Amino acid sequence: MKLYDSRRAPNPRRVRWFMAEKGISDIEIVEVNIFAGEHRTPDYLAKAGLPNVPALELDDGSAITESLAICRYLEALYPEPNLFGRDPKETAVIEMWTRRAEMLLATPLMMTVRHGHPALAALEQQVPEIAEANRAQAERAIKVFDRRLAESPFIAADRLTIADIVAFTGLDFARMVKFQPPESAEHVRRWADGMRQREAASAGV
Ligand SMILES: N[C@@H](CCC(=O)N[C@@H](CS)C(=O)NCC(=O)O)C(=O)O
Repeated sequence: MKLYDSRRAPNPRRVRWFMAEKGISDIEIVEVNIFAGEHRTPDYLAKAGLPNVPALELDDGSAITESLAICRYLEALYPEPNLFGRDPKETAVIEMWTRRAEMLLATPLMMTVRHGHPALAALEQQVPEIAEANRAQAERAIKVFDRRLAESPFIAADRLTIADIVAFTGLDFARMVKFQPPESAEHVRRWADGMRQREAASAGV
């Protein structure tokens, strides 16, 4: 298998982090320079279907895109450590928090960067108001996650799951626009410190 990756981009980093947690090292990494438009070439589009990274090319030549779909596929192939849930309830709770992490926090933060950082002007027709509205949404989401992390060591369970990877890679990407959880979000800050110290944190950056 080959993973089409783009270093420092947050969605591919989810997959790289996921692979690192599982100790997956037998997938070839292919760097795609999105700033040079390598994800828009006819070859790449024929493979991936969309001008996005990550994409996982399987040995039969087909490809899976969408970072979370790729992680689910890898979870089935490499079940340990479990990152998506072991029983119906746990799986549903992890899914719930993963969707919240993506919709309430990670996507707004990515939009804040895309519309607010000059480096991303190469990929986006930037609208400052979009950056501001998304930053405000992310600030509201931090409060939701702070309440959750006051009662739980990780976002969805008492161990790291895919929800933590989605939330943290979004949060870390937003350092580009100097987004930080405020001092008052002490539980998010404690969790973020722990995430930063994991060995997997260096994967894909
Ligand atoms: N929902 C997709 C999003 C993929 C995505 O937007 N990837 C970004 C990099 S983080 C990309 O390929 N951007 C290229 C562009 O904007 O032209 C996923 O989770 O994989």
